[in-house]
Amino acid sequence: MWLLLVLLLPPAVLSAQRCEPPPGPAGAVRALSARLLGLAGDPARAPDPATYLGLRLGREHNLQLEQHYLERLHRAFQHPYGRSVQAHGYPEQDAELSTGAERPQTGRLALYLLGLRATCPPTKPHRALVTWLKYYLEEDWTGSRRHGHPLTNYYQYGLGVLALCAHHKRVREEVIRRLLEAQHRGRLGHGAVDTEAVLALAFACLERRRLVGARLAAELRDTVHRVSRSMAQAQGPEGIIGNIYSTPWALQVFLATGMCHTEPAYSRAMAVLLENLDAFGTATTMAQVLPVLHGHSYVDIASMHCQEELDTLTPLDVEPPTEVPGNKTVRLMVECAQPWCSELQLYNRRVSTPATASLLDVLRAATAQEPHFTFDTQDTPQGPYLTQVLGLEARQEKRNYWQLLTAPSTPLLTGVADYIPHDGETLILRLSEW
Ligand code: B12
Repeated sequence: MWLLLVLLLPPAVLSAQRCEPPPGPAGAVRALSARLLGLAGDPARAPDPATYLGLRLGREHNLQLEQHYLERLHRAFQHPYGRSVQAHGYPEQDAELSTGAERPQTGRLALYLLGLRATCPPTKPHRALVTWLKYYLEEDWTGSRRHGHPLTNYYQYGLGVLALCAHHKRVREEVIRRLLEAQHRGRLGHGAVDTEAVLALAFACLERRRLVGARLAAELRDTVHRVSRSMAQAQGPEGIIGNIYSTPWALQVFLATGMCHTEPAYSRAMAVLLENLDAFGTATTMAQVLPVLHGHSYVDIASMHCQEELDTLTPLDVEPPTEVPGNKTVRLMVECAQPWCSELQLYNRRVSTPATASLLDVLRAATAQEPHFTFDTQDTPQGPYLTQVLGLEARQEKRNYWQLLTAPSTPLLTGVADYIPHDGETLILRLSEW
């Protein structure tokens, strides 16, 4: 009788069954949460809503430190976004926003709104914040119509829809259809697994919270299951889906669809994460992996209940890397892969550095070695992002970026500050399109 009932239930209800967090090295996962808490407590780091989500979706908490972090987030977001909404429905442009943000801040604001839903008790966002997010989605959408892609990227666009859904706000069907189309076309480029997963989570939320009509709901359900299956099929022999940093996102989809109960790919991917927890050393990567290690996807944020929380977590400092005596030499090449570049190779030199130097240290050493070698970085929640090399600036609006590769042509999986080249390695900085 029960079996019959279960078989007759619609998929949305079935998928609501929660998957238990994996059995595994609980101590190591707890230490990762404690390290993220330690990084969150560093006043020198700008508050990042993704970090807050990583803490809130954990099993154990430090309620006082989480509250303090939330207040820092409020200060960072309420000031620029707390302005009134004009009669025509769009937010009044704040001087700070119009100068600092020529392009929409869809992803950051979406993460903040998700954070507000994950507080205990959940915080109802001010109307102006929701209006800002809707405005950014429209701006992104306009960019999408003009250029064929959102002005930010589909990952951020998906987060925007997910955040509105988590607060039970409706989105225009046209906006959802655009995402469905992007998903079907499947050309999501760099970070494709991460992006596909975020879109699937947004669809799962809309469908589960019944924010769309029956026909669209069925389409969204089919798409989410198709994405989930194709991610399982894309799994490599060691259990990785995409790369180690996108694997947590694929796991979020398995958790959100309930495939974690049946899909062997889920256990294999979880096992590979648990074996490679050391790879998650920055606040953002920790914050992105912790939810799944505790059996959660971002879709759970929409229905988080405020219950008694374990107030037992204490912050842990991230250990500095161990010093290794001696030096290493790496080759640094700079290439311009743009049609307007007169030559492909712009720079090719050997650079000598201490043995533990990161790629960022190599770039600094190259500048010291030859002052005509210049570069610049911009601080982001992921760490320093390389923006300029030899006077050539990568431009968001032209969709080009300084790609980091190890010879002959393997893209690095980490940023300049986190990649530690080995002696004799050749590194390529290539101005590429994405
Ligand atoms: C879109 C995207 C890009 C775009 C960003 C431009 C844009 N306007 O959209 C492009 C294609 C340029 C890009 C480049 C790179 N990316 Co990227 N990117 C993403 C993606 C899919 C979404 C980021 C986002 O919008 N987040 C939401 C906003 C709100 O958060 P944000 O922190 O403010 O986002 C900004 C920064 O994160 C920055 N950014 C994007 N990627 C990276 C990577 C690093 C290391 C840094 C420091 C900054 C950075 O651009 C974002 C938009 O402005 C993420 C996926 C993910 N799981 O996070 C991968 C991701 C962050 N990228 C990654 C990597 C490895 C890179 C590169 C190092 C790849 C390479 N070999 O060259 C380069 C950065 C090189 C450099 N110049 O320093 C990894 C980082 C893993 C890690 N260990 O931290 C991720 C997690 C993808 C993955 N699964 O491997 N990326």
